Amino acid sequence: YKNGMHLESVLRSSARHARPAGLTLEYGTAGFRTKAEHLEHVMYRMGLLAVLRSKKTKAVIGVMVTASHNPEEDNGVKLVDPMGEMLVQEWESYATNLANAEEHELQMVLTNIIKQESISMQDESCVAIGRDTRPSSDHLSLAVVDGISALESKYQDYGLVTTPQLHYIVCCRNTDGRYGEPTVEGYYQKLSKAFIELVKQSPDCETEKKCLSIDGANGIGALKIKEIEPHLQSMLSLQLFNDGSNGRLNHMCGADYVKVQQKLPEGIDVRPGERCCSFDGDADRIVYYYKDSEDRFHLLDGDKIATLISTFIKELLVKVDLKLNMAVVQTAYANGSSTRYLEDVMKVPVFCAKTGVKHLHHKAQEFDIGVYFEANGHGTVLFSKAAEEQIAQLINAGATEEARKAVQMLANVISLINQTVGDAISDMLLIEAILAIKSFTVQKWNEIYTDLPNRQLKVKVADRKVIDTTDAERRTVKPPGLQEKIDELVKDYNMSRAFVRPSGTEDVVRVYAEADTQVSSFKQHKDKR
Ligand code: G16
Repeated sequence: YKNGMHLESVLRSSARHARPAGLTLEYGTAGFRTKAEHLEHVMYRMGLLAVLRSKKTKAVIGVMVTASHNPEEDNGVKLVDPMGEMLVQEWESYATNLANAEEHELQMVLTNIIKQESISMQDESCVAIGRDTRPSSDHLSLAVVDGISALESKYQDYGLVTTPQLHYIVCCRNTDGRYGEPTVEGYYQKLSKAFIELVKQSPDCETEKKCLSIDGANGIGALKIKEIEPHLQSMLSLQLFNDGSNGRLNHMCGADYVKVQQKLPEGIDVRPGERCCSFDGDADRIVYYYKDSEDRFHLLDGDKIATLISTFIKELLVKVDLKLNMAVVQTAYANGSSTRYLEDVMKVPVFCAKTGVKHLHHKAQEFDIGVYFEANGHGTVLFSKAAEEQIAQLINAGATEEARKAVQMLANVISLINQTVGDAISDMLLIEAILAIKSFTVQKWNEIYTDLPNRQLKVKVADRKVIDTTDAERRTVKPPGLQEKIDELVKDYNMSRAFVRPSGTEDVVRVYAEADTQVSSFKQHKDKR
């Protein structure tokens, strides 16, 4: 670098990935997202940034080309830090500055990052790349490779993988395999082994084959479900819909569609009472649902998943007599009923973080066991090192057969859950195992508490940035008067809550409201009269 050779080649290659004039983008809730045709320069520059981050951390850094739940014509990029977490927030501004730099400013912006972070360009670096199934992803991942190559760094392209698989691989590579074998096959083996061990503990393991219908959102999750299924040794029978053979990615299907629309996805056959789930476009989110005999739709979202998993873990801890502190982290979108159930009935502390798993993940790290889920189905469970060690020490040391079984189950939960990030496949297997062990039907799971009626809308506005929020996005501070209006509308209803916030992945404002009734007060007044 000292003789400027790298920078020359950076600038030369950059000209092949020109930034569209006047386009300004921001590193949002989960990286950059916009129409795929506007992203080539961003991909190239994120290739550069990943190399700098790798040199700085002396670790493998991940670059995932995906726009997750967004429509097929969009794309995006998420950067993965050494332990498999999202890119540290202090580097998000570097990412934004790089993405928006004019061609002639690129050298200066890069030099500033190198100086500010005291990066030694002679240090080794390596980047792990993955991509989803969008038509634009292949081409855009080549632009990432171009950026990496311009800085003469090593890289490994893992091709088509789910986002959580790339997070897993990055973590494995940086822990010398302690987290697992750093391959997709290693991921399948680790998860399926833990899943099979868990399901063996279910009372009806021998007799009943579990059956689950999966909506693959026509994305990468569908491909990967086909790959993991043979590893599950028929312990779970899966029926896959929206596998990408016909439909468009996330179009009238997928976890986001099902959660927001509160209805079945298209392209799936559902018999009454049957358990179904939907993945999103990069398989880091999952929601469950079923339809009852009267054709009513019932959704089991991230809040219901968090409740099921934390109840199960808490029961195991009691059996093992382990005093570990456990908390649940949610966002403003969490249904009020779920928060009340967790706090009042389960006596588990609940915290509210800003939208975006990066925020929830950090909060969850503060506890021995941190369960975090966004209502949209994005979440996982984190075990502190101390908690993992305590559990490992108790294996085979339990006083009773029940305690020995419980500690073994805790160890298998640790292996099954992808602690690097929310993971639809890993979450699905854990949920299926818990339902089997507890002999729970999806209906019984749903009855743990009743959701307050709620609605979420997207509103297109000229400039979503005029809205500014506080209190983990539960109140607005700008524009003036907006919060007062919301308060005025909400006060006429019981158990009511509403908020608005600008999305960090789409050019929209999100609106959420819940109350104990769906009937408007206007109609109530009229009916009374
Ligand atoms: C991403 C984030 C999630 C977030 C979602 C929506 O999900 O990873 O944490 O909830 O965007 O964010 P926003 O409301 O800001 O648009 P995904 O699955 O699309 O990567």
